[in-house]
Amino acid sequence: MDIQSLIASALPFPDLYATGFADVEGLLSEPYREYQYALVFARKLDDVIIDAIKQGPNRTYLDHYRTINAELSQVINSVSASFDRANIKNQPIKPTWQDSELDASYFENLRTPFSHKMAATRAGLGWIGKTALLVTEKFGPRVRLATILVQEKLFETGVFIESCKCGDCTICVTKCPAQAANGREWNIQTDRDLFYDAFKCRDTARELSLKHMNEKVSLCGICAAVCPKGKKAPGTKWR
Ligand code: B12
Repeated sequence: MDIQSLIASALPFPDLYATGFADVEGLLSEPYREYQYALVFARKLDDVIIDAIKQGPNRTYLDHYRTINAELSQVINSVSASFDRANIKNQPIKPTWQDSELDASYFENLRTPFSHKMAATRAGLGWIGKTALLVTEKFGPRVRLATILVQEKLFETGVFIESCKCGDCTICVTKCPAQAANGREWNIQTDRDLFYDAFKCRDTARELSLKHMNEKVSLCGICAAVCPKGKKAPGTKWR
């Protein structure tokens, strides 16, 4: 089996995935510096569930988010095991980390050592929108991401996307309950903190989760729900 078929066979719902291969040379920090390429998986989220969070986070969304994290982890672990068998050195990076797995520097900066969104823009899957979400061509921002780092060039790499393509649209900025974004457009020179305040986002998401679900988790997603990109178009197969 070739590598492409191997990856396709690991996807439980291929129509609900966008995958891309990125050259990330020079962009990774420790402990990932030895890798040059990234295989990125974007898993579409359920439209009915995402549409419902326009009113704020709810338990169905939390369950969906956890289910998709589990599915993505299974996909990357399965592909990683196949790479191991083929002697392809690799490092799977799961969708997210629990607070208990993160160190003090994370809580000071809300930054982890690896950004799935960075790998995704380098793979050509999408750009960074005005509230700092990855907006994919295929599914808009309604995705969760996972990545496998490799040293070898297994596929043709995607064309880098280096600036925001949201145009004049500011709906996510306007509807953000935390007012976390200032409307400035992203490009690869624009640090996150220049256009989006992660602390405001997290703190408001925690308040909303507590209010709507009686659980203090960083769950909101209104920015993803209101984005016109990726909303279901008549006749599309996925939902
Ligand atoms: C920490 C974290 C948070 C923090 C901070 C968010 C933030 N935007 O930084 C808090 C708790 C606030 C948060 C909230 C949410 N999060 Co969060 N979070 C993460 C996590 C674990 C790390 C992100 C991180 O390190 N950020 C640091 C900055 C520097 O990196 P970045 O924002 O990821 O990307 C920047 C750079 O990479 C740069 N960049 C992009 N391309 C390139 C290319 C080059 C060459 C360069 C130099 C730079 C560059 O631009 C980006 C924006 O500035 C990731 C998982 C992961 N490991 O990636 C999920 C992740 C970013 N979160 C995600 C989601 C869905 C959410 C929420 C919607 C929560 C929810 N489920 O309700 C909200 C929405 C927040 C928002 N509007 O961004 C998704 C994003 C999906 C998407 N479509 O973008 C991720 C990728 C999880 C996943 N596996 O899918 N999150």
